[in-house]
Amino acid sequence: MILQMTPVLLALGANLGDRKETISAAVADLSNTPRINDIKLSPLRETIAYGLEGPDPSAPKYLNAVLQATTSLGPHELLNVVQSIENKYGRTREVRWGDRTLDIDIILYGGKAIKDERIEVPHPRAHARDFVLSPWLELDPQAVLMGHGRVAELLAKIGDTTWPYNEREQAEGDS
Ligand code: A4P
Ligand code: MG
Repeated sequence: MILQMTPVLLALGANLGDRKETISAAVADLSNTPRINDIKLSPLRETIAYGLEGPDPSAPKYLNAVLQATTSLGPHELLNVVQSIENKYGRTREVRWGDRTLDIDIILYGGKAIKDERIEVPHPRAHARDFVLSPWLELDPQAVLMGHGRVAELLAKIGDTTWPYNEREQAEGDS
């Protein structure tokens, strides 16, 4: 039987713990997951935490990235996989949009629009978030967000407050 492979876009974010290490480990776990293939990770970007009251420069900064892949998992199966990876890296859920060791959102699941009690794709807030659009544009300058248009234009409209992750500066800052 030939399984249908669906292109998906995931967004990863971390603002607690060793953010880079957690994201790398999560990407390795995804690439070791059966029925998830062809993974392409964007560059990492540093981003200001977006909380319930808007951007919060006093909260720990996020590292964000997006990842393209193909999968024969259904959308709920994929959500189960990403949630078990979030849990593995110590994700707790006390506050909505609160600080976290790892968040993995499904931004797109093929060309499908799905909305039920567990999942909504396209992700309803992706079009308004530079921390999703900016790494995505770096990965794919031609990217289009279903229902919203070209990522380059969406990002130009909201403005990009993110900046590239610099491992060396990070190490100097920590010492
Ligand atoms: N859920 C519904 N649709 C999806 C989807 N497409 N992908 C449900 C993943 N999950 C989806 O998510 C809550 C519930 O959403 C899940 O149980 C799932 O069934 P969660 O990860 O437990 O909680 P959350 O992430 O706090 O909620 P939410 O509303 O998904 O938050 P967002 O919109 O993802 O925002 N600031 C910066 N700079 N960088 C970030 O990455 N992330 C957030 C989270 C806030 N601020 C941020 C960042
Ligand atoms: Mg989430």
